[in-house]
Amino acid sequence: MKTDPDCIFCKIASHEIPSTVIFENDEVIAFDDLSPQAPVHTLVIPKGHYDDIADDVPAHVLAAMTEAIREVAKAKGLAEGYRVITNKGADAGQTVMHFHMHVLGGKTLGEGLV
Ligand code: IU
Repeated sequence: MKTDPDCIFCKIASHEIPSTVIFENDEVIAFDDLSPQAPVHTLVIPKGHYDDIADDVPAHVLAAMTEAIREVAKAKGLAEGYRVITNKGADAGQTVMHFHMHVLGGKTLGEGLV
């Protein structure tokens, strides 16, 4: 598994930097965002380092992230729904260059996507 010693999310994935972990397995970890934009705002990341969704992420890693999203929804009681967002690159405002999916919920979210 490729990791980047200078990447803050790699350090969260290895527990070198502590986080509030919601779900974890060999491939992925889900932890609460430090700056939540909704009552529930959890990030799902692969433990391996990929810059973003376009960085040749293997299918089994994407599947593990999808499973982790379902586990976050269960753990956070998001039976009424939630939104999943990933930012890729400057136009989307990506600030951490380690692929991550935002899981947002816990309230009625705005109708717009942008
Ligand atoms: P973005 O999609 O790259 O814009 O999102 C990065 C997110 O990572 C953003 O919501 C930050 O609040 C969050 N985050 C974090 O939870 N913990 C950190 O140590 C850092 C960023 I740096």
